[in-house]
Amino acid sequence: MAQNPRILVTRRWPEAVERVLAERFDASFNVSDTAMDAAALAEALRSFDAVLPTVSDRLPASLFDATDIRTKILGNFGVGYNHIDIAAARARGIAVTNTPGVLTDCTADIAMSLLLAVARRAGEGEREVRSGQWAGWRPTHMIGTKVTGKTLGIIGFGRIGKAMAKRCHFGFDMDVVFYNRSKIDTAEASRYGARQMDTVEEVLAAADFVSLHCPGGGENRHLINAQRLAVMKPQALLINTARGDVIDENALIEALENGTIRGAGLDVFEAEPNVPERLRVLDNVLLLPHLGSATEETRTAMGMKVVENVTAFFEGRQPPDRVA
Ligand code: 8YV
Repeated sequence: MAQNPRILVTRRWPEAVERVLAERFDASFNVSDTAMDAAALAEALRSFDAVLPTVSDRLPASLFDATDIRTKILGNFGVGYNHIDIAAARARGIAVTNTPGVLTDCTADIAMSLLLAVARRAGEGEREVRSGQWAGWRPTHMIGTKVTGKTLGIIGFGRIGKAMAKRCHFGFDMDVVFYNRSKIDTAEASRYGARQMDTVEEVLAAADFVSLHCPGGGENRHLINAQRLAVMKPQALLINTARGDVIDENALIEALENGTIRGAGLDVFEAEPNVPERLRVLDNVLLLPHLGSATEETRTAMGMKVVENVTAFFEGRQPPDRVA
């Protein structure tokens, strides 16, 4: 490996991973754990051989315009990388890696948690008990909608979409239909108890629950817009653990306010960490602060994947998870 590459870790990572990074590299850590702004990121690109960003770092094309960039690799902590302008990084000869595979189950678990919680009104119930407002059991109290046996519609049948299908079909006897850009082998889909449909609209029209598992950014921005929300059943629930920009958030708020759909469970938002007040006041939504991969096991595994990618790069090998 080249002598001690200088690397910057933009947020605090699990201790075990920071320890390995400190052993292998000339590593700088963001001890205050505050999100870095554009000026700080531009400075980082000038000063470090590798920058290891997360979803809280915005790396648009303009940051790659500078003439004095030292960074040769962005080792992203996370599978999604729509916060990085990949084309601009590639044009500057900067490698980009991500962390697929290790967060599949935990992200599907959070999607399942949202689906169950929003269907059974767990957020509302919890708020009622905590506020001392619970007046006692009664047959008509806080009635939700049944999950078992319903139809799940998945948008994006990659690793996480498949893991969600598996949970819903084999755990909750659900009929699973999905939309995916490319054709999935029928036998492969049926291993997850799922059936591919030709259009997003067909899936939206068929589903009692819609769960988004496609990448954010690019052509998926506002994939779920006012027109498509109107195609969903009025009793349907929308679950998003993918990226906030896959949904037109204003259109969703209107649909939730007007009863176009029954409710939503959201782990991601268009302008994180800002969640619009109009969304926060609604009772028919369950809101989580981007917890998809937030388990000890997974966050450590994600960090170790970045270590593998960056180590391979500086040893002159192909990083296993190179996306640019
Ligand atoms: C990460 C995620 O925690 O990996 C992803 O794409 O959405 C999250 O699970 C986050 O992106 C870290 O950068």
